[in-house]
Amino acid sequence: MHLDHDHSHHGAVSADAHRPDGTRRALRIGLGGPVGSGKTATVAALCRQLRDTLSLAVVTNDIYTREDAEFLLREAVLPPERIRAVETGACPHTAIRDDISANLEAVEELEDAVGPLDLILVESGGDNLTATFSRGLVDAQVFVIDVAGGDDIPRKGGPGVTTADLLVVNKTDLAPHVGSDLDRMARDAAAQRGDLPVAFTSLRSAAGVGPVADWVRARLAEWTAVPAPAPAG
Ligand SMILES: Nc1nc2c(ncn2[C@@H]2O[C@H](COP(=O)(O)OP(=O)(O)OP(=O)(O)O)[C@@H](O)[C@H]2O)c(=O)[nH]1
Ligand SMILES: [Mg+2]
Repeated sequence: MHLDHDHSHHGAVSADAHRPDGTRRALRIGLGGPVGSGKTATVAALCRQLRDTLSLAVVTNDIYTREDAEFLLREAVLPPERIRAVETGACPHTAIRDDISANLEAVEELEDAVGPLDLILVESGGDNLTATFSRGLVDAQVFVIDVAGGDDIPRKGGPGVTTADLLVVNKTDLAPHVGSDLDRMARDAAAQRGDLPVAFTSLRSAAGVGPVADWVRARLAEWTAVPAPAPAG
């Protein structure tokens, strides 16, 4: 029996196709960062870039509303059954770091309802520079800042800027208007992050999310390259 010929869903390069025992879950990538930096815009652009070749879903976290999920639904970046909203109440970072149960439930419900999935994007509620995801919730995390928040943010550091698997500096189109020095941001980010990657984006154009999409594809390639566990018995 050729278990490896199941390329059925959406003709996608499916994570599932590489693990015929069915044990592989979707790769989970978290997106965090300060309020308004462009997390939802990044999620929307990633969905548009990746949805034709990957099976994906999104979990959003808002404090008291479902605004981010509603934006994604309105923009129709994915079919509605692939988008779940978690209302975190209080501090958004709690729901992605300390008590991750509501988010884990959303992720698992999505896998049950529309899986098998290659990728789940989890957007954190906008928070401060210290908000990071629990490794129990996501496999990799992206921290999104923007040039309008001040070009000294990379220099100030904080766990998001320093340790995120990918740092995105968004809204580069605004740099001339707000007097942000992109070269300085790149130098400061490199000083804080060593070899960890940084992507500069402007989501004003559809192709702007390209470097982030490439990074996601590379993470997924690593994820699916992990050999399947030996069959039981
Ligand atoms: N000029 C410019 N505006 C952008 C860019 N990316 C996002 N925006 C705008 O910035 C605003 C905030 O973007 P969101 O994607 O909602 O930001 P967010 O990080 O999800 O915000 P919260 O979830 O509220 O923390 C929106 O009005 C976007 O249209 C960009 O690259 N350039
Ligand atoms: Mg948002």
